[in-house]
Amino acid sequence: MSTRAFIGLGSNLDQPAEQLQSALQALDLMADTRLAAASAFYTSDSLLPGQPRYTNAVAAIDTTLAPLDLLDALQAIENDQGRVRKERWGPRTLDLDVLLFGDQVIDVPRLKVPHYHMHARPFVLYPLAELVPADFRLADGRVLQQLLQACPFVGLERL
Ligand code: PH2
Ligand code: MG
Ligand code: MG
Repeated sequence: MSTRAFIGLGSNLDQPAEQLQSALQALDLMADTRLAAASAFYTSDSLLPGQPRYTNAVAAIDTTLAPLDLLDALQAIENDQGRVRKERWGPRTLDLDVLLFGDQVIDVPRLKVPHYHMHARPFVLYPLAELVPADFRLADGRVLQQLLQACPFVGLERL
């Protein structure tokens, strides 16, 4: 049985839009997974000052992988695209975050789903909204439209 999951993509190094394009292809080629849809790309300033601007998008995938196997596969794609893990929240060629995994709420040390910060990040919520119905709720019951209202489209540029 396959699960619809949503993946947040981000890059602020080495031609971010190309990094995201490659990552979308890699998601589609991943074992036991298919890319169902991708949002537009958006740019915004980094949450941390002094870093290059980010390009972000959200992808919908259908996968038969278990959540932690999906996480392993995403980290392998990040590594393939030259991600160097130096500091937490450092600039990166590619960041792939599991935002949502079907209707599951997951809270283990390696993985928290829904993603902890997604409710406050316009560069996650607005692309996600392109891929889901207007009455969409997160697995924990929060209503996407309410999160969007509390998180204005400020500082985002849709490419
Ligand atoms: N990711 C971060 C830190 N800051 N800023 C933007 N605009 N987009 C991101 O994806 C982002 C960020 C760490 O994951
Ligand atoms: Mg992230
Ligand atoms: Mg990450």
